[in-house]
Amino acid sequence: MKPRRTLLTLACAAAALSLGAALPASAQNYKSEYRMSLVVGTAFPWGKGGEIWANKVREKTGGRINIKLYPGVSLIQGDQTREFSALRQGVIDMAVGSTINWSPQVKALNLFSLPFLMPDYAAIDALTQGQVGQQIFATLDKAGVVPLAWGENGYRELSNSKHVVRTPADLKGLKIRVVGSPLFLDTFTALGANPTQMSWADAQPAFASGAVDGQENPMSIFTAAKLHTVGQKYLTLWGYVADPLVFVVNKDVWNAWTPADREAVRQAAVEAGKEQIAIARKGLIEPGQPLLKDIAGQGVTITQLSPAERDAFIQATRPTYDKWKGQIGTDLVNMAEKAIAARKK
Ligand code: X2X
Repeated sequence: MKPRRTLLTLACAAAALSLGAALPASAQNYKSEYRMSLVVGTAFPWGKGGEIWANKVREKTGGRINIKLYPGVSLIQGDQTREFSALRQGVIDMAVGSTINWSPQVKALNLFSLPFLMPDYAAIDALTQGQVGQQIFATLDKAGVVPLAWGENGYRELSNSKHVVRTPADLKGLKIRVVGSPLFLDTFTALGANPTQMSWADAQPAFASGAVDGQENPMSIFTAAKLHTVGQKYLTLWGYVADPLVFVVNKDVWNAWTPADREAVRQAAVEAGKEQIAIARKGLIEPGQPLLKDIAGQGVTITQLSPAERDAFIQATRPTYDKWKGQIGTDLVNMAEKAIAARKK
């Protein structure tokens, strides 16, 4: 490089520096766009929650924080179990993520995937809105992200293309797609099924081709992804686990914002989380559960289990529950069990 050029470059750098120093703190270090990761888009309650959050943030920060949605976990090529690491590393700025997808990195998040821990919505709320939720947020914070609010994917019900499932024996030999943690492999193995782990992106073509027989996902995912069109004709309502969603921000991104903007982003997340949970439960908590009527109307056979039938699934997965209780942390699981027993129904 010629000396003249070097001088010019130096002069430019100095000018840029003094300009930076002259900017108000609120505009320094801000990116022109923040990348929000989501597994599914705005046709799903989950993606809708991300959109609501982004809109509220834009409003509350006067456009200083501008968020773009990346559904399909496209920032990490669809590999949803890498989302948490990517968040920590700053490949992703913020996310509304499922506890299931982050559980390979954060053991405590397997709590929500313990089979038959949470019998009803009040039980989910007792965990996320109470001491357990606070403890999990402290764990997430220690793991390197800033957790702000809870959302909900929902109760994960079982579907398959082969036949009605009413007993664990009916699952024998069925190839079931699962995601995330090895806990899911253990649960479905205990039930006599043949579980196989794959991403949501890979799962849908696998249903269509018949490479796998079944899966488990919330009803809102089932309908928005139109799983009845890829052979998923038999649905069993067993409510064995539910995955909450967590609204989080990367730590460096968070630290670069002014305290007032951080508060605005937190408030937006809390409001969006509440709205998102209401959308996720829509059609499932009203009398007659209209969402289930829609699904039945699409030619899906829906099986409701009697308490005794459900109990057979609980018994079959009890050893898995006990094994994972230790791995998740006996104290945390005990705290969760107590909170659920004391819940207001
Ligand atoms: O992959 C799934 O099953 C989904 C969409 O529910 C999650 O991301 C956990």
